Amino acid sequence: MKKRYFLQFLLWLVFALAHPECVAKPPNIIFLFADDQAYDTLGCYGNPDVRTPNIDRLGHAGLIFDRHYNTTAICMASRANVMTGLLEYRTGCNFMHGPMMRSIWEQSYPVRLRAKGYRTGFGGKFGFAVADAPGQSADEHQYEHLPLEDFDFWVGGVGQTHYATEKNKYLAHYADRFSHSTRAYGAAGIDFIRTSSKTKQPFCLTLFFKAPHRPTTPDPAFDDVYKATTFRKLPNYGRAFGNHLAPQSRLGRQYPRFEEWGYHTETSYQDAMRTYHQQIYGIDVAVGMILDELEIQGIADETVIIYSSDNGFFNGSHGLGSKVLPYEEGARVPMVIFDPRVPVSHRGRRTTAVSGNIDIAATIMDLAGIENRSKLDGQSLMPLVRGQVASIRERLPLIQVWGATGSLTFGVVTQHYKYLYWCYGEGMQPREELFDLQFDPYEMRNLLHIPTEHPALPRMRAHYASELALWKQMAVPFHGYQPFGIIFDPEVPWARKRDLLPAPFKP
Ligand SMILES: [Ca+2]
Repeated sequence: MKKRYFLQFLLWLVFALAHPECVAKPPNIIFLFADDQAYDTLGCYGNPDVRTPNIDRLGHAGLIFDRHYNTTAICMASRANVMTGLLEYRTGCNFMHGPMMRSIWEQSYPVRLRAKGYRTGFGGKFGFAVADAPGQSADEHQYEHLPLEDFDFWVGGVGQTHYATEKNKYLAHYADRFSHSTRAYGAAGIDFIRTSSKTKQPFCLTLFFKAPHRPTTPDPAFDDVYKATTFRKLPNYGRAFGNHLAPQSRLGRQYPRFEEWGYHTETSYQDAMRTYHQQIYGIDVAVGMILDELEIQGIADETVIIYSSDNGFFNGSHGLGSKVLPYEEGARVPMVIFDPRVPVSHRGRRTTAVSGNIDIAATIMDLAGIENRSKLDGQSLMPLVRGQVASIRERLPLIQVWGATGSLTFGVVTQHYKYLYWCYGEGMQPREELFDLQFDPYEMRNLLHIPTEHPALPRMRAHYASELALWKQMAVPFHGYQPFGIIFDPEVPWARKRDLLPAPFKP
C-alpha cells in the first residue's frame, strides 16, 4: 500500500473506531405504536398485575423512558407529531382543525427514509389525511386521502380502522388466520420482515395498533389471561382527587366518562381494566411474533425497536376517563427503545429525561443517518439510548386545542415541574396550575394554592412565556392555530379572546 493511501486508511480507521454508527450499514427500524395505552400498563413500568413479557424483554434489554410525553395527547394530532417531528401548531393537523399539508408530509420520516434507500412499510390506524392545499377537504376515512403511494408495503386503514380483521380492506387476507386485527398486524409485520430481509435495503416498519382504543374489543383467544386478576388503582384514583384541579378540567368529556365508562364502582372498574389490559396483552403477543421473526431471519442484532403509545389514558385518575388533558395520565405514556448494537454495559437502564412524541421522527432519522434535522421540533433520543447524555432538553410544551372550549390548555413540563394555563374565562377565572412532579407524581397538589408564591413559579412562567413566543412565531397560517398564540396569553383578558376563537370553539 502506498504511503498516501495507508495514511488515508489510518484516518478512516480512527474515524470508524470513534463513530461506528457512521460507517456501519444503517439498522432496520421497527416502530410499534399503541392507541390509548396508559403509562402504567406494562410489567417493566412496575405494574404487578399485568403480563407483558415481550415488551418487558425489550425494555430490560434497552432503555425505558419514565418521563415520555405526547405533546398533544389525542390520536390524530399525536400521529402527525410522530411522523413529522413537529409540534401540533406546525403540523397544522388535528380533529377540529384540518388535515396535514402534503408539503409537511413530505418532510415526514417515512418519506425521508424511503428517499434515503429504506424499504418502508405501514400497518394500522394511520389517523390523518394529507391535503394539497389549506382549505382543501381531505378525509382520513377515505383511502384516496392517505399517502399509500409513499410506502413499499401497506396494511393501513382509514378512520379508526376495525378490530375485525376482515373489515379492513388491506388487512382482510389475514382474517382466516387471525380474526382479531392485533395479531393480524403481527402477521403482516412478519411478512414485511421476511420479504424485506431478502432485499439489500434496510427497512423501516411502522405499526400503529388499534388496541387498546375503545370500543373495548379484546381478542377472545386471551379471555383467560386476566380471569382471576384484581387490578390495583393509582393513588389519584377517584373524584375526591380531582377537586383540587382547575374547574376547566371538568368541562371536557373526560369528566362524565368516569361514570359512563364504569370506573366509578369496584365491579365495573375491574371489568373495564380486565378488557383494557387484555387488549394490551394482544399487542404484546404481536410484538412477540415480530421478535421471533427477526431471530428466524437472523437480523435481530441489526434491528432497532421503538415502542410507545399515541396518548395516555385516565382509568379513573382524578375522577376522569379517556385522554386529551395534559395531566400525567393523559399525556405520559410508555416509551422503550431497544438498540441491539448498544454495548451490553449500557443496556437495561431507565431514564428520567423528559422526552416527547416529537422526538420519535428525529430518532428514526438519526438511526437512518439523516443528519439534516434542524427544522424539527424534536431531538434524537439516541444519545440517551447510548448513555452519552443524561437529558436532551430543559422543557417540553404540552398542547390541548381540541374538544370542549372550556378544556383548552397550554403548558410546559420540565424535569421537576409542570405548569398549565387554562385560558377559559366564561363565568369563571382562567387558572394556572403548578405541580412538583418529583415529589408529587400523581398531581395531588396544585402549588398555586399555597399561601406564599412557590419559588419555582417565576421560572415555570418564564418557560411558558418562551413556549408561547415560539407558538406566536412558528404557528402555521391555516387551520386556526395562530389565534391560540393570543388565546393562551395570560396577559390578555378573556373578553378579548372570545372573538378570536376559531369557529369550532366559539362558545
Ligand atoms: Ca389515541
